[in-house]
Amino acid sequence: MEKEEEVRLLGFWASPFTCRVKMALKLKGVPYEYLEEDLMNKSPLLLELNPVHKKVPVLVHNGKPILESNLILEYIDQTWTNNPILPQDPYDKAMARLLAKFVDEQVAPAGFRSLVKAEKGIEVAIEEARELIMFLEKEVTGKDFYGGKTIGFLDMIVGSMIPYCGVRAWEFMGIDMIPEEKFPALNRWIKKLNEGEIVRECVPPREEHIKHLKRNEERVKSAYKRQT
Ligand SMILES: N[C@@H](CCC(=O)N[C@@H](CS)C(=O)NCC(=O)O)C(=O)O
Repeated sequence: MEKEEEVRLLGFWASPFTCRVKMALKLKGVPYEYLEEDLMNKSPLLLELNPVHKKVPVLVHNGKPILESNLILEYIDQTWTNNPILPQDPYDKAMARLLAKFVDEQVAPAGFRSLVKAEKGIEVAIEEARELIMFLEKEVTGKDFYGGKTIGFLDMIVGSMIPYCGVRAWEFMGIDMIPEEKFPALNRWIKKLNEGEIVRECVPPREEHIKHLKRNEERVKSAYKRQT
């Protein structure tokens, strides 16, 4: 990286989307300035850089804002080419992108529905979420990581969303969403993730995170009801 390069990340500590970008920057060894956002009182800088969605994360590279966590991961991978994040093979790359979309657009909302006690009842919501999570179980079966031998794109995406966000939220609701006997590969993968420095340093600290999720439970439920 050239000396004059400037890298800044606007994020929120408990955001899974911010967490995956931190993991990518850490894996690449990119130094950056981290700017924590108060999402209840967003900074003028965030509103200027992301005027449409007003969301974090935003990566700012030499003054240019890059939005959307998964696009940020791709940008990081193409800009700093050491320690590749995405698979090199075109088919594997397409599959990784497809699964990333699946995690954010299907698995995360299904997990969310199970937390807010969906209309059909909690048991149905849990089973629906598990059916989707089963695709992630199959994908990591027989592998160390989704990316193969080392942490890559999908490890960051599934990792930020499931073990370091969903599982913590399900836990305090008393839901064992991914029991070991039903999801052995996912549980083994989570143990491996926990051993990695990249992940450990970038995920929200567990106790504070659980307190934050609890505090936000009611607010999240009413926001969900307004959307449906
Ligand atoms: N699709 C976006 C989602 C980002 C997102 O939802 N960020 C949340 C924090 S976890 C946010 O900034 N929320 C503020 C708001 O909705 O006002 C991405 O992948 O970056």
